[in-house]
Amino acid sequence: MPLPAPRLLGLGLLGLSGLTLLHGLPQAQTVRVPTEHSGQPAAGWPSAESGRFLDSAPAPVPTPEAPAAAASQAAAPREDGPWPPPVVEPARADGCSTALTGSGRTFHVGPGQTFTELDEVPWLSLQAGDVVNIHHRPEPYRTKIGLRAQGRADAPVVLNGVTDAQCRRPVISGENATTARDAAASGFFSKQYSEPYGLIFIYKSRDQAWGSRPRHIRIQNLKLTGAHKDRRYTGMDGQSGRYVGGAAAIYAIVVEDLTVENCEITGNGNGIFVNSRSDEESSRNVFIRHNRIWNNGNVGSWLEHNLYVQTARALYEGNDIGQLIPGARGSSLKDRSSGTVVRFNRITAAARALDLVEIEGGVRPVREDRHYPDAWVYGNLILNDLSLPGSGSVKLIHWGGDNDERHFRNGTLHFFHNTVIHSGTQQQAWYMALFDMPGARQTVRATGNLIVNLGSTQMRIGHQAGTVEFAGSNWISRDWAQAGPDSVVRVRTSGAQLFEGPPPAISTASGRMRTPLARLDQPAGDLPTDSAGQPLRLSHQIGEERGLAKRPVRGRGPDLGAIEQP
Ligand SMILES: [Ca+2]
Repeated sequence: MPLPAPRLLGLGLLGLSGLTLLHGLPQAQTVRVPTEHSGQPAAGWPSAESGRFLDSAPAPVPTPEAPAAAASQAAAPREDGPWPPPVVEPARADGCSTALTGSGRTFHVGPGQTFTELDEVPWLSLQAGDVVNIHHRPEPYRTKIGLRAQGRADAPVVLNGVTDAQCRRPVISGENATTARDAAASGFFSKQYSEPYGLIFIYKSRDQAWGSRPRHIRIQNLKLTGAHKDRRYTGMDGQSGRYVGGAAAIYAIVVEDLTVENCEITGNGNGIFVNSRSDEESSRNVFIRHNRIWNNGNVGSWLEHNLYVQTARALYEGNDIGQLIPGARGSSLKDRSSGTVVRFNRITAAARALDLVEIEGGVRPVREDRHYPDAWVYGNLILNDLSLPGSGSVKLIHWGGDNDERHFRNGTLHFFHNTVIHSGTQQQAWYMALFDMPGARQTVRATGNLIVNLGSTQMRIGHQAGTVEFAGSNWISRDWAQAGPDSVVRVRTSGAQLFEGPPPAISTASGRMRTPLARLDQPAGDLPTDSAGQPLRLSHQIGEERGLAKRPVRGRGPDLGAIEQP
């Protein structure tokens, strides 16, 4: 992999390390006096990142219709209400699910049901309001599904898993799966360009007009696995095929209003992949809620991720997002969207915890969205543990861009009320950096966070470039550094309070402390506003073991970090 050119952006040295004054605070905390820091420019650093998006996802051959008629469908995202939208709680806290009745047709698949196997369902004929109930059985279903359905907001098309008495989700496995009968009969797939790409593959069919797209689809309460290049399937021609490296459990070429909820997605190349590959075929409104997504990826490859989404408006809420398989080098969550919202998730870092970069190809409906330059990351527990099987990260959160500077997200990552826990020794990594930004036009604004370094690795605030602006109150383990000698990073703390101290005893699993730090019960400062100008709320927090809970308020107000401490 070629090394990127050194980035010498000429910001110069803005100041030396800030003064740290001891104020005799309890628990040996110190308060950092507002000042401004800068790293120093020097040699470049080999990027752990990321490869060409399209390398992993060659586009299926487009149908030849003229795109003119489709242009009107490629408008900027509609505004359905304030963004970010309100939190949606899980349907049930225990993860169990039952059969649903559609406003359209209702299908039942499973032992003793109308259909025994998934390949009997008329997937390509599903209409608004149709529900397919997939009942749990001990062995996985093994059908590759093509979806082109167009639901409505009030009548989505639903693929609904029905769990067993122990709340186990039905499994659909791509391993040795067979392409569904209707897809095979109609030639829905391209043998080369789409059939090897997904277990549930979402796109228009060849006889639909260029620019038409599936919409209002919900996939819920299922375990999806086996769409991986080490696995084979039987294609629509009856021949055995092998998945490509970029294969995904859910692979959408273009989709609008896709919701994936309460699924477990593991053992695939990408977990969920959503594309926006042209102005006419641009996705929008992707909601990923309450899922467990872990151990996807390919050994030795940085091209596949648990989540890889590019769309106008993406929201990730209440998920447990894990590492990739050991040896894989992709990210826990990679996103090339506009208005990205990542909130109330438990995220265990792979090579990166969050990789929020530019839309590939500068696709206009995404790039011209007014919230393209914004991302909101709040209420997350982000764990970076270098001792875990999937290793961990030395550049935890990537913001702004990685390939094409013309389309970088030049704006602000609003990073607030997160709990970040790093655990690792200097033998494992000499340093790690919290925020990695490519240039001077990216900013992270950090408010109300709890940032804990449990190991001997040096914790750096920034890497490469950009500005990290602390606002309000934050707590951070002492002995942090602003940036490495090979970076040009501004760290601003003017007007902010940084509470510092030795690392507290904190559970890496839950983010809870046995003895909360007094300084956590602290007004954090003003929180960012939504698109309607209303301050965002800390309505929820991650549950002690899993899921989402309403966030209580104790003491003076919300504690710093993602969790109200006991
Ligand atoms: Ca409190």
